Amino acid sequence: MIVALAGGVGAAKFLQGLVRAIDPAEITVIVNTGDDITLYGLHISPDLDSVTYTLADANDSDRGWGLAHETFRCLEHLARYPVPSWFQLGDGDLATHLFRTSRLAEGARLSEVTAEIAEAWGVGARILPMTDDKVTTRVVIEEAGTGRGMDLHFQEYFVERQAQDPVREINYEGVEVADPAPGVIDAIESADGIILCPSNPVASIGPILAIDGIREALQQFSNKVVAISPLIRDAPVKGPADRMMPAAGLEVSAAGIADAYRDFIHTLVIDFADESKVPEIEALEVEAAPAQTLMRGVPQAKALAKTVLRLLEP
Ligand code: FO1
Repeated sequence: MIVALAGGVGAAKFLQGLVRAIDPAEITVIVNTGDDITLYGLHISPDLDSVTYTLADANDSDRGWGLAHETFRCLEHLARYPVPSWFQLGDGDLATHLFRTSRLAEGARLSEVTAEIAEAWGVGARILPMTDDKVTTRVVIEEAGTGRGMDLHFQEYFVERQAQDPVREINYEGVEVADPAPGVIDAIESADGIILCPSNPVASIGPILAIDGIREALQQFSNKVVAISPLIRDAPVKGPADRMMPAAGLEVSAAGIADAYRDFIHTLVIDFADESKVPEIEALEVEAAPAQTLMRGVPQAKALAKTVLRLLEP
């Protein structure tokens, strides 16, 4: 069994390659839910949905999130009313949120509903939320003009304000009382290999590691944990990692990624373009494995997955 820790877009792209490199039934994906947001009373789990839709080959690969061939008629009508409409919820995507929300209202756990949604989409890999409890990634920004701190939901920072504000602090609200979802610790303990997908270490992987017991479980098995850097030439392929990492005390570089995970990974896969960083990474007692990490399409994602699987061979 291979376990992957995943955030949104970058992770989903990599997983599209992983399911083509090994039998999807051999894969468990543990997904960040710190980005989850409630809008119009609907429970939206962007990273769970990005992973599910992508593994079902139903995602919009240009946008990186949501469904292909999506329409936004409901959102157009919602804009008539005094409700926020900055989060682009597609009509097809809304069906997922309606189903998830109604099942949660009936008393189902998020992990149960996630499995039901994955099955409905014909996804062969097991998808687990990091927790069934409510954990919310909050970003304290510095408000332009006043210089005052402003505490925002991650999606308000990232989507509504386009990640333009200087970031002071990131908090995972609710994490102190959250437990790993059923199956998460078991999956880590029984895995043949564990992969940290190329995701934002602060917004995507950080919340997963902050859940009680997950980082500790990984530390026990560091000989079987490999991470993939989401940065190339000190910049993220997509998303706000460069704007968030300094606030978490991390340098925006492959070495900064190694630093974030140094207590539980044995190897960090970095891009060939970052080969000059190898000594810095190895000084942190992390092995560095240069590869082509930019995934323009499924063939590159599969090649990267095969490279990582080779690194995990005993
Ligand atoms: N990202 C955006 O940049 N703009 C959007 O309007 C947006 C809507 C959206 C709706 C559903 C969904 O599952 C994801 C959506 N995302 C959108 C992506 C999401 O904000 C991020 O990709 C993740 O939260 C970060 O991993």
